[in-house]
Amino acid sequence: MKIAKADVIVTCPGRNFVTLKLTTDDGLTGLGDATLNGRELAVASYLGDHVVPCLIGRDAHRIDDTWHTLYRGAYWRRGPVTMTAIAAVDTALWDLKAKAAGLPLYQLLGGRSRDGVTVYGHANGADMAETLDEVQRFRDMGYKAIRVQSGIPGLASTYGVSKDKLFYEPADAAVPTENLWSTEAYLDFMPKLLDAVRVRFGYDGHILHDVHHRLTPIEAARLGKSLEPYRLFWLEDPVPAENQEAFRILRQHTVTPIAIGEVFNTIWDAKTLIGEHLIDYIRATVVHAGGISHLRRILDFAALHHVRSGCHGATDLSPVCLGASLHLNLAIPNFGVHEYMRHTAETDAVFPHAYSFRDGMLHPGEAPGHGVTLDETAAARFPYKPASLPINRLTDGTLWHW
Ligand code: EZ4
Ligand code: CO
Repeated sequence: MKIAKADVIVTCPGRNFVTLKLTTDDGLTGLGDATLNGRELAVASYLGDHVVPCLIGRDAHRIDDTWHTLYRGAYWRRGPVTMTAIAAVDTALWDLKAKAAGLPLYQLLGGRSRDGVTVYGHANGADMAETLDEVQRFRDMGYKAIRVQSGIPGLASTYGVSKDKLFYEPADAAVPTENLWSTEAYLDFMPKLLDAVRVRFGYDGHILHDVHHRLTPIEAARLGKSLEPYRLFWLEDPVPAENQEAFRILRQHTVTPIAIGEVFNTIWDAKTLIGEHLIDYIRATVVHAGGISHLRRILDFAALHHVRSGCHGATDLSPVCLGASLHLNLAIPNFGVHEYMRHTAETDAVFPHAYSFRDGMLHPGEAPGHGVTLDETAAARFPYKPASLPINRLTDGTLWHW
């Protein structure tokens, strides 16, 4: 099973996606997601210009050797562009190996460890009343875990609140748009919001919240402490994590569980966080953390430290990433929860898939491989459109973390 052909396919069915398609000399195809939101063409170039020429003629069964060839062979290790490109190759190779075996991917990863992959959806509204109604809607759809984000009194817009409630898309313009942020307004509002959620819905059902890296350690400590009565499943990305040691401060002050890692690209981003038990859930993904092979290593290390999976599953991760991630999360011993932001009908039409949502869970399906395909004729109808993530400023104009 030699790699005969490698194509990089860029398509924009509602948003941009980059996909690597590997074809073997015996006619099998495998797909890997290579989408890095707002930086899509950098990964497409990395793959097309630097990786594809090294793949042709290689034995498609040698997944780990190929991973290390790309990781060590570049000399320049790590980084989101490099690791997303490696992830695409790795995911496509696992897809091929499982198809060659005639098995759904989870069978090669150790088999099923649970009935399905419990997912959380995103309830969000412009204000508290609308947000509470959205929580009701997600409960009605069968979600057992719900992320709650809301507009904040005094701020025109904020992360996680969308016009179209079921489909959230922050990359909204070729040149970044600007948001305004007030930590004070946010910290005053959040306990009131969570209190209202528990008053209306009680304590059955998990509630999550994403801070999107906007606080300092001591501010995050205050937030975590103030939310303790509402028993969050997790508080996500409270602080930017380049400085992993900063999470020690947070940990000293609150027992609210902490999740982080959607922007991590290797184990080195999380070694201290996991090794010192500073977090509870690791959000690294197949597409941005080096594929199935590397994410599995991160999750095994996490298991030693009582850290469970909470993989990123935003709409900018393609159905190929989601499908592959479901197989991995079905198989691992230390599963926590999985994010699920629904893709639009256009995206689903371009990426036909075997996974399905039922009773608050996603099920990867029984198709050989990861079960996600690409309709190239449909993809060709949606050409690439430049789109960037917003930036964020404090009310005095200082550039802040978006
Ligand atoms: O803002 O994936 O938890 N989910 C998130 C996402 C991220 C986007 C950035 O591309 O924080 O919505
Ligand atoms: Co997030």
